[in-house]
Amino acid sequence: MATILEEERQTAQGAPVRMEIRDGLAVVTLNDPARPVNVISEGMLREMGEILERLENGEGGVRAAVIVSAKKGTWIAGADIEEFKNFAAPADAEAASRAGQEMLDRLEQLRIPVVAAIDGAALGGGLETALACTYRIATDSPKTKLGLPEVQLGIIPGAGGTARLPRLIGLRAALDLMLTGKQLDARRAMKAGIVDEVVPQTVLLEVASRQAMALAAKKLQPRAARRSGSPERLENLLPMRKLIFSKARQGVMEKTHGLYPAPLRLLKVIEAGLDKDVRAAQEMEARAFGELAVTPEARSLVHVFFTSTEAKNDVGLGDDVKPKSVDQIAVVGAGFMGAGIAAASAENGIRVRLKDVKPEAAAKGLRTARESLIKRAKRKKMRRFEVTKLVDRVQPTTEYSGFHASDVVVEAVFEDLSLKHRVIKEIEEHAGEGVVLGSNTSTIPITKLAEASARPDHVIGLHFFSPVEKMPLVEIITHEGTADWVTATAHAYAKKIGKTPIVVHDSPGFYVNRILSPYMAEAALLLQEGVRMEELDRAMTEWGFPVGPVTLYDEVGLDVAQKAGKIMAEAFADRMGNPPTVIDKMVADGRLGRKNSKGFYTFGEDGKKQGPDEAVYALIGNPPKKETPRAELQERLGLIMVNEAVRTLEEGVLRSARDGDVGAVFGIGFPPFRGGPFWYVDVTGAQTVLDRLRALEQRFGARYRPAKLLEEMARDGRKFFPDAA
Ligand code: T1G
Repeated sequence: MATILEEERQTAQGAPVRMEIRDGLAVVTLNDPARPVNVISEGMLREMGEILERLENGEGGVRAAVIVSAKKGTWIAGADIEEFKNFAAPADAEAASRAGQEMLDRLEQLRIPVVAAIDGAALGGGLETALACTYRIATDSPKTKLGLPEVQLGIIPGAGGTARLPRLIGLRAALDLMLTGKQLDARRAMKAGIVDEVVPQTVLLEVASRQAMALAAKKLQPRAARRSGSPERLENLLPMRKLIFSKARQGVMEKTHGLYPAPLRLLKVIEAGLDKDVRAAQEMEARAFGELAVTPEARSLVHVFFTSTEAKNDVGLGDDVKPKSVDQIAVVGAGFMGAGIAAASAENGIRVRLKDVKPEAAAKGLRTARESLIKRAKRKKMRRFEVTKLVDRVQPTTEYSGFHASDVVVEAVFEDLSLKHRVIKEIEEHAGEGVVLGSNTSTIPITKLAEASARPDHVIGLHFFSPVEKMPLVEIITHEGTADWVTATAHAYAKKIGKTPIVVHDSPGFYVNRILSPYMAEAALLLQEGVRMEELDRAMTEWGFPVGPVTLYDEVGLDVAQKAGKIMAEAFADRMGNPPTVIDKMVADGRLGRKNSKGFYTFGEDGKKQGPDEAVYALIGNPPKKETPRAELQERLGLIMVNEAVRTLEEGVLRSARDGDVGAVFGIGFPPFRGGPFWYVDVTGAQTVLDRLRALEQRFGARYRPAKLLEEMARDGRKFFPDAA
C-alpha cells in the first residue's frame, strides 16, 4: 500500500485526483501536480465529482474508500484562495460555496464508509471534506494540522463546516475553533472529538485501509456514532445556548471592535442553523459566505495571506544563491530578546548556545527561554521526554565555547555601538569562517556594525520584534556589502523558526521603525496639543491597531523610544527634526513605562496597566482640553505612517510594496483588514490619500509632505497591486 503513495509522489502529473480499486477497497489519492499543496479548486471539484460518480455506481464492487494525499505536508489546504479573486459579486462566491457543499453532501451520502487518512494540513475546505467522511485518522506528524481558519480570510467556512462541526464536537468547542481559526495537531484534534485515531505516518494507509473494511463489515463504529445524540446536552438548553452566543459575541467585539464582519456573521449563521438539518443550515452558510467573500475586509485579508506566503517563499535572489542549512546557532546576550530568539529556535529543532557575561544573567536567560518552551509544550500536550529533549536544546554559557559549530550567531546585547563592535570581534575570534553574523539591533545601522567585522559580508541585521514568541515578523537588513548567501541563509533561518521574513536595505530605523517613528512622534505631539491619552489610544484601536500609540510607548519603553526618536530626528531632520518634548520630560521624570511601572498609564502590583496617570498632563504642561474628532486623530496618525511607508519604497529601503504590507501588518500590527499601507493606498485611491496629505501639510507642515512616489502614482493612476479593487 505505502508504495502506492511513493509511486504517486514520484509521478505527480496529470489528474490531481486518482482512484484505484482493489479487493473492494477504493484508494483515492490527492496530488495536485500544479501546486505545492492540494487545494479544492474548480478543477479538483470536477475531478472529485467523477470519482464520486464511480463510487455511487459501486464500480469494481467497491465496499469502502480511503482518501489519502500523496503530497508531503498537506492533505487538503482548503479551497483555492487564488480563485477568490474571481468573485465579482456575492452570487459568484455563493455559487462556489454551494458547489463545495454539494460535493461534500454526496461524499457524506455515499452508501459505503469513507476514511479520511490525514497526513499534513487539513484546513478550511480540507477539514470540511474530512468532516463529511465516516471516519478520520490523522498522523502524529508536526505538519498535521486541522482547523477552520476562514475568519482569518474575512469569510466563514462555506462547505458545510458551520453545520457539521458543532454537531460533531459540540457548540462551544466548535465556536472556539471557528472564531479563532486555531489549528490543532492530531492529538488535540482527537481529544476534541474531530479525529477518531492518531497513527504514525508509516502505517497511515495500512491502518486506514483496514479500518475502512472494518467499517464496511460493521465491525467498527466511528466515535461520533458511539456518542448518543449530540454531545454536551447542556449546551442545547436554550438559556445556556443564548449565554454561549452572547459571550462569544462579546468576545468578538472586545477583540475586533466590530471591524471584522466575518466572526459576527459566523455566530448568526451557526445560531440560526443549530436546530435545522444540515442542508437547511448550509443554505444560510452559502449566502453569508457569498456576501462576506466580496467585502473589502476579505479582499484585504486574502491579500495579507498571499503577500505573507510569498514573502516567506521568496528571498528575492537568483536560484543559484544557496542558503547554508542552520542546525546550530549561538545567541550573545541572554536578555528578554536573546532568550526569546533562543526559545523560538529551539522550538523548531535548532540547538542553541545562549551566552551572557555573568553566570546569573545566562541562567536567567535560560530560565526565560525554558519557561516559554514549557508553556508552549504544555499547550501542545507534549510528552515529558519530548519536553526534556526540547528544553535541552538551549545550553547556557559565559564562554565562546561551542561557537565554532554555529551556523548563525545572533548578537542581542544592549543597544550600544562600541559594545556591539567588541562583541562582533569576540564572536569572530571563536566562530567558524562560514558563520552568519546577525544583529538584533533595532536602531544602529548595519553598515556601522559591519565596520568592526573582519568579514563584513557576513554581517546582516536580524531584527526580531517583542515578544519574540508572539511577533511573526523578522526584518532582515542587508548593508551594501552583505553577501547574497548570507541574506539567503538569514531568510531560510527565519522561515525555519516559523517567522515571516522581509528583506530591507540598511537605513536609519530600517523599515518597520522608520514608519512607526513619525506615527509615535505625532501621537506625542497630539498629547502636547491637549488630546487625552486614552482618546488617542481608542482612536487607533478603533482604526484597527491592537493597541494605541500611548500604550505602545509604555510597552516599548520611553527610554528606547527617546533613543530611536533622536536617531530618526537626526536622519530625517526635514520632516522629523522637531521631535516632541514630552518623551524627554517623561524620561527625565523617571517614567520608562511598563518596565518600571511608571509611564503614561499607571500599573498595578501585578504589572497590569490600569488607567491614565493624570500627573503626566502636568508634566506635559498642557492640561487635556482639546476634543479632536476621532476621525481626525486616525487620519493624522494613519496617513503619516502610510506616507512614510511609500517613501521607504521610493528610496529603495523596501524592495517591494508586498514586503511593506507584510512588515507593517506582522511587525507593528497595522490593521490586517486594511491590508497594509500600500494596499490601503490602492483601495483608498492614491489621489485621495495625496489630497488628504496635502491638506494636513497645509495645517501641520513638512512632516506631512507627500512622498514623490505617491504623487506619481496619483498622477498616473497607478496601483501598487494590480488586483486591488
Ligand atoms: N489556496 C491557494 N494557494 C494556497 C493555499 C490555498 N488554500 N494554501 C497554500 N497555498 C499556496 C501558497 O500561497 C504558496 O504559494 C504555496 O501554496 C505553499 O504555501 C470552503 C472557502 C497549507 C499550512 O486558509 O495555511 O477553505 O508562494 O508557503 O508553509 O470553507 O499554506 O509557493 O506560490 O504557506 O507548507 C482555508 C491556507 C481556505 C490554509 C502550508 N485554508 N494555507 O504551509 O506552505 S478557505 C487556509 C496555509 C476555505 C472553505 C473555505 C498554508 C499551509 P507560493 P506555504 P507551508
